[in-house]
Amino acid sequence: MTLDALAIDRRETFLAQLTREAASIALAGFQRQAGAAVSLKGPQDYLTETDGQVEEFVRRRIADAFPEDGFLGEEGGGIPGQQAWVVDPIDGTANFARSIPHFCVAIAFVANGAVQLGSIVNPVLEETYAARLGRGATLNGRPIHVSGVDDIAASSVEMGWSGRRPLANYLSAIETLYVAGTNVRRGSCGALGLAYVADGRSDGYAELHMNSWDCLAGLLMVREAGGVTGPFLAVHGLTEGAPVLAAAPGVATVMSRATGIPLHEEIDLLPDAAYQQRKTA
Ligand code: LIP
Repeated sequence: MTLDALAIDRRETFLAQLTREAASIALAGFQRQAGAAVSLKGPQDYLTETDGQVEEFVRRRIADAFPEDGFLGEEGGGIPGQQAWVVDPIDGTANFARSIPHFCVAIAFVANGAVQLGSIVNPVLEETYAARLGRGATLNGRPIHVSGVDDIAASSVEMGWSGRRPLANYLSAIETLYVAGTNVRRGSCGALGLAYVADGRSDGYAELHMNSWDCLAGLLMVREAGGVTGPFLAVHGLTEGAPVLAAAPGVATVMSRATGIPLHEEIDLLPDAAYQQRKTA
């Protein structure tokens, strides 16, 4: 089913309200969590009560408002189909669990083969990023743009770590970036790492494997803010995850070479949608 602009308008308005509500649940959880014991799902993989609470709230609100849409969440999974909401209830859970106020709620809406809407909110700083395909990206309602940095010696990028890929590949990419002259950071919240590329606080973000809930909203934001990205949806669709690269144009080639992640000029389409587009072209 193809969604028209009006149907996407309705979801955009809904998403703005949903983001505010989800952020206030996340903030209350963060304040309660301070100093409390933390539990792990696996090595370095934190779980807090708030992840489940936020995801369940978001899932119910979406099911009430748009029962025809699919859902995929970090905690509860789901069967997304071709038209779906993709939700990370708390991205940066390790920070959240240690009372570091660098975490967010990230929500993306996928339809017509591409990410149509993205929203990322840091509840502590009250910073809300929003993007819509073809209509730009904003921070608290103001348009944002990627940085104009093209001198590598002045650049600062972030390289996220994923335990799902060999450590040697991660270390080698970081080494190549340092040798090229960048400053490399790691903030442990991939979605905010991407949002910071979109608003020019950072010049690039890469990670050798990310899940769709961590990165879809941020990838849309970076492209809508004038940045370049690698392919994501086009690689394995929604459920397998893939490498992530997003950067200001001035540092994109250096980051692509260092990480081995290709740059992608076209719109990032789900594999089925790309096939349909070729068939009808
Ligand atoms: C994590 C990110 C982290 C990134 C990992 C993972 P979680 O998500 O925030 O920065 O490197 O790939 O996605 O577990 O905090 O939702």
